[in-house]
Formats: sequence, structure tokens, C-alpha cells
Amino acid sequence: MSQRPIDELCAALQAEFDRDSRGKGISSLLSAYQAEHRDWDDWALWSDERYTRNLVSRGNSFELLLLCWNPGQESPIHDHAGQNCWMAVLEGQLEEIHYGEPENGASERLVPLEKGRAKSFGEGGVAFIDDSIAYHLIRPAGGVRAVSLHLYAKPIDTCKIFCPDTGQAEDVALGYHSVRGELVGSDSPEAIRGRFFPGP
Ligand code: CSS
Ligand code: FE2
Repeated sequence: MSQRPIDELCAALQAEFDRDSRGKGISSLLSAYQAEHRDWDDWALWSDERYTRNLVSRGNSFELLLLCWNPGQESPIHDHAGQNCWMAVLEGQLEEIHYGEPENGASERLVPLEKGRAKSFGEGGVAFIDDSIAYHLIRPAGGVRAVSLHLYAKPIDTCKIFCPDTGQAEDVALGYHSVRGELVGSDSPEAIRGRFFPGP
């Protein structure tokens, strides 16, 4: 049986991390996959409650997720737990807004997060971020739903989300809506309830 193109992509991503641990060629691999294949369509699932996180593959060096966004849904402002994050738009358009640390640094005073640049990524576009660049918020643009492929290296199980008005951070657990097309039951170990994850 021939391998699914998305699994061939995973093998190529693994080979790239083995070759260069910083993942220099990852963006090109994601972009080439987007241009040629639509097999991800089988595993795209939407929820009315919030954007969904659907696992494609997870190993020691990275996890690959399909995120499905309805118009009006958005991520909280978040960090990436010290890991690298690549985001490739498969369908639709996604807006990314950067946020920086509040200027008061370590002081107790509550100040709004500093808003940075906003940028839209269309089909085939690939964004990269890590915590040294910025925190960010992602949402679909143009009033239509969107699908994106997210690669975290290494996998991320928890991250911080930030209140834009006070800069206050909160730790959240990240869970999956589905794994390779199979919905995750709410009593499963993968179904960690968090803000990034559909509730009951
Ligand atoms: N980090 C968010 C998506 S925006 S990169 C998540 O994994 O749910
Ligand atoms: Fe993110």
C-alpha cells in the first residue's frame, strides 16, 4: 500500500531534523506539500466552539498538527514553551498578530502587552515563530474558514496564554480534538481540557 503524502511529508521532516537540528529546510518542505497535496482533507474537522487541534504525527523531535478554524474563532495570545513553531496555511487565510513583553518587565504593575506587527498568510504561506521573536495570536481572515499545518519542535504539551490588557500569564494544557481522523474521547489521556481544546 502506498504511503499517504502527509506521512511522506512527516518522513521528510524527520530526515530534515536529523540533517539539521534547527530545521533549516522545514519551511520549503511544508510549502511544497501544500502546493501538491490535499490528503489532509480527510482529517480536517471543525467545531462550533473553537478552533480544533488535530494530531497528524508526534515523535521525539516534533509534532505535526492540523488546525481548523471557523470565521470568528481565534487563539489566545500565547507563547510556544521555548520551542520552534512553523505554521503553513493549507486553505483560506490566517492573520498573525505579534505581541511583545510589557515594558514594566518584572515589576508588579499590570500593563497591556505591546502589540506588534500584524501579517496575513494565504495558501502556501509559511510563518515561523519562537519565544525570542514574539508571542502571537492567530485567527482566520476574509470571513472564510481556514486550515493550517503546525509543526512544533519539540512537541508542546503546555504553554502560556496572556491577557492583552494586564499582561498576566496563565499556564494551559494543550489537547487534541482528533488523532489521525479519529475523534478523541473526553476520557482519553489525549483529551486534556484546556482553552485550546473543545470542551465537553
Ligand atoms: N499554538 C497554537 C496555534 S497558533 S501557532 C496551538 O497549537 O493551538
Ligand atoms: Fe502559536
